[in-house]
Amino acid sequence: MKPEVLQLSAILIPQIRERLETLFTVHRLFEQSDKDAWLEANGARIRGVITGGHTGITQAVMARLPNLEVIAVNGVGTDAVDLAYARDRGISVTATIGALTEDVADLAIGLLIGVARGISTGDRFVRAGLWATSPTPLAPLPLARQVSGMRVGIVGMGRVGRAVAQRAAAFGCPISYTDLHAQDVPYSFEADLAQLAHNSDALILAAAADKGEALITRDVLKALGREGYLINIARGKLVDEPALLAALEAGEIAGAALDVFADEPRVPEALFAREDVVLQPHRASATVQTRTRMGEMVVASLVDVFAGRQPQGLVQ
Ligand code: 8YV
Repeated sequence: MKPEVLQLSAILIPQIRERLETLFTVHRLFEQSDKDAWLEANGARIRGVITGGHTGITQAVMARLPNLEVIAVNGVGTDAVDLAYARDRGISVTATIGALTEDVADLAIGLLIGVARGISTGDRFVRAGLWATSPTPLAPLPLARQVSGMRVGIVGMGRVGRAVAQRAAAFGCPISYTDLHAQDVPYSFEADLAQLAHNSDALILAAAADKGEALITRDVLKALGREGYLINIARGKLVDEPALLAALEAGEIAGAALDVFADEPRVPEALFAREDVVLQPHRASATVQTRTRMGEMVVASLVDVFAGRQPQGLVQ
């Protein structure tokens, strides 16, 4: 009999869906109208869970799955998984470590260029037909901010942080970073986040959010300063969003580019009308290539755990 697996978030790659259906009996909880009733009736048959980095799995849902052996996170962040409870129950947790590094770093640089050079603003301007009708056709929009050579501060020098640093270095950007400890990297370590912000023209968040703490406070934003940009491709909860809004409104920072938000998919509406922000719906890993690699890792980790082997990407 095929192992029964419960999916908590969608898999967008058809070949991965087919592979999952071939190997396992797959149930999609997000398609059930009465999730509680479904868990009550079927929870005991579930041996594996597939979830997204943002979706994770709560202790309450795990408690309804008494025979759960593995949670395969289709992502790298495990902050939304109750790891302590999973550990107590002896449930393996895997993540697609290494599969999405390049894409997330690519988007970080894309967002930085997007917000500093006003790419979305320019796009909206052209689409609205305003270029041809502008009274000053040669300089219809305010001049933007040069990206090459910007002082870049990276919060979190893990895989993604390093990949962002490599890319920024290619733009001639001096790079500093903060982390729990200095890392073996050729960039300048700054233990104090506010000091890092003060020394940076762009602060890029690439940290894990396991502690759930909003690192980016109004004080950090003030330290980043009127010419500074905040880029977030990590987790929304790392940023005190009301403080970010207040800082933008007061002109205390130059702009922000955000792929992630504290309460996705809800985004503070006050951001919508602002030209100094670029907004993305949590898409840093959303390419066909990366989502395929991630899906392959999810499949492999389920197969390995059910076969009693140690899976790649084992978090605990
Ligand atoms: C994914 C993520 O979009 O890796 C993570 O932790 O948040 C994202 O890359 C998400 O996991 C897709 O399910």
